[in-house]
Amino acid sequence: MSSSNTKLTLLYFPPAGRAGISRLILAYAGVEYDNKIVEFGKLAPIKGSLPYGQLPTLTIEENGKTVVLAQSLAIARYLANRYRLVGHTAMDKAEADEVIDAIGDIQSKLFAVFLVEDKKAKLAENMPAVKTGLKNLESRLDARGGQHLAGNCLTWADLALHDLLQLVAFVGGDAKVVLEGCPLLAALNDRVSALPNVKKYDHTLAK
Ligand SMILES: N[C@@H](CCC(=O)N[C@@H](CS)C(=O)NCC(=O)O)C(=O)O
Repeated sequence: MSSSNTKLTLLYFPPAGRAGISRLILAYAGVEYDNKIVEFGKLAPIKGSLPYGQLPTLTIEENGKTVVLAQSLAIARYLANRYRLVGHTAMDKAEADEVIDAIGDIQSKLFAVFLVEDKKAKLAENMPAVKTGLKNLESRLDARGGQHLAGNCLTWADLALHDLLQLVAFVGGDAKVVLEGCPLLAALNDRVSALPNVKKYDHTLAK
């Protein structure tokens, strides 16, 4: 839970996009925060005030200090550390980081769908790379005991898998189809989906 002298503000566009993993970590941890939305086309007036001219940012007001953090994965990693979703050891953290980078590679294939007019064709073009990426993750999950992607405990890497599968659906793909041949990932995603706070979060996405 966020402590009473802390205020967190996550600033991003309406879809999950690059803020999805941070929103999911905050939802899982049951943290109240200001989910501030910038509508598409309305970035220009604030662009100059953002550290890298882009979203997301996370503003942390705590103990009389205000810090603005930028870069989606730095934000998510900070939140994962803060809410104990990074495992227990340096190697747990490294395993989670490895998976997060691998998921980032898959995400870039799906984000690319937004940038073109013929979304269906782009999705079809990029689907083999998405499936290969997931197969690689399936092997990593298998090698790590089959339950969690890092650290043999729930980490933000497991939540990032869930966020990725939501993105697949958001760009018009079918999460079940992309997970064909990946039974361990499918079972892990089912377990993550069944977590009460994740269920609640998914419900907000469906609106
Ligand atoms: N490396 C950055 C990339 C951020 C990024 O590309 N943000 C996009 C939205 S997903 C953005 O703000 N685009 C508007 C712009 O660049 O003017 C991160 O991971 O946060």
